[in-house]
Amino acid sequence: MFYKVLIANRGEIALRIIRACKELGIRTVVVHSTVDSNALHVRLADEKVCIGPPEPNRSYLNISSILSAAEITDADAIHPGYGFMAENPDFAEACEKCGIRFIGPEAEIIRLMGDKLKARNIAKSLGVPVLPGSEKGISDEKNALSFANEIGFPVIIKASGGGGGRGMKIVHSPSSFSNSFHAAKAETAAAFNNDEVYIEKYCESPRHVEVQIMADRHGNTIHLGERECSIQRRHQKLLEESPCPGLDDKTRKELTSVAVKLVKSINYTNVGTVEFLLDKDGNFFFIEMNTRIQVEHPVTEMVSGIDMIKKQLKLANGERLKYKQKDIKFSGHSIECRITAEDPKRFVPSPGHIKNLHIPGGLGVRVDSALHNSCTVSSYYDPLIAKVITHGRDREEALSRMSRALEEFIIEGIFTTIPLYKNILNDHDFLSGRIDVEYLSRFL
Ligand code: MV4
Repeated sequence: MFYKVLIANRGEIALRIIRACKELGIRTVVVHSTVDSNALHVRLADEKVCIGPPEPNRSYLNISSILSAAEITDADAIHPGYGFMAENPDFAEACEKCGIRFIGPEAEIIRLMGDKLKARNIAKSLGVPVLPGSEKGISDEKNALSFANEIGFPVIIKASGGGGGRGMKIVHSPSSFSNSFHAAKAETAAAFNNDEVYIEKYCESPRHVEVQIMADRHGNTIHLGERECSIQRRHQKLLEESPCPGLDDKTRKELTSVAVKLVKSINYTNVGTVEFLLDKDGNFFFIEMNTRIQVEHPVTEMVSGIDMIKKQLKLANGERLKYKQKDIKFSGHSIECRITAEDPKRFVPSPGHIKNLHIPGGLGVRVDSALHNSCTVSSYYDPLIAKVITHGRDREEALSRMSRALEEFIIEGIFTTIPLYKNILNDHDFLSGRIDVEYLSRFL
């Protein structure tokens, strides 16, 4: 196993990785910015290296500072967590060039799946369902409009280099096509190295369902079931659960088996997620693949009993998967609420000093957080401050534990989204599983 792992992240996920390393007897190094000097993950790591000022570009996103910290501390692997360096193929490549193992898939696989059009074409060639769409990037407006007319409106214009909803434009009719097409092009050119866009038939009010995958370096690939992630705002997920409520066993089997088939075909390694849209009629369509550990991985851990961060470390170290698919047993239901430091009505960031804190506990309640008494939530980073995860024998029990846990949670000194979750947990549509990607804007 690795002797020492450097964690190129902060907050709750840095702490989550420290916990997995400690259980495996691996030493830990964290890199941090000047505002994070007193953060919990910095205190709990074996070693720390300050790599720069608060601005992410000058610390958590600075490849050479992170690699220098790994070299001076003799770390033999780097865990990128999610966000920051997690899906940067240049970073993964730079690690391997320095003789440091990147804990994730190969740089070439990250690059390939980062191209959403290529990923779509691979899925299509394997017979994985995709929405009708263009096989090539379209740069000319006339060709783009005639293609849109061919597949029929509404359509969605997507950036090949995008993903996670960045650089997308929905177009409802031919009359607004021109404006949207040029806006999509301009945004894509400004945001990504790659200005290519492609067109898909727009699927209305779908659910977002994703499949968790694990693969070793010896050709073994399994799935850990699915997660329902439709409750989101501006492509930021708020609440996730596993299993997906109301999904029938036949669809679940198809969804998980096409996800395994897709990742096997590209010789994927480590953990990853295959995202699908599920339409009103129960049809599913591949949209993209994420090559990192995700924020919502705990709901899968709670229903599968598998520590996915420990698995990432073992898989990156070349170990074989010890289980076959039939050995994976799912138990009960799990839900996660992402608590952010934002005002719960308008989502304005609410950084500041936490004066009083009580973290909930008890049977079936897990809180992944780097909060501690008298800590400060910085305005420089993502506002996620805690993930409350509950588990129960069924959805009802997981939900009642969630309501109970949120009632117990005390955070004084800043605004948080806890009141919003308490309201969602009383909403009839949510309770009866009537959710899709437009749920939250209807609810608000
Ligand atoms: C779509 C779609 C409808 N039709 N593609 C958003 C994030 C990115 N992963 C793809 N996304 C979508 N692609 C077609 N052809 C609707 C969305 C979408 C969405 C998907 C998942 C979760 C939330 C969403 C919110 C708005 C739009």
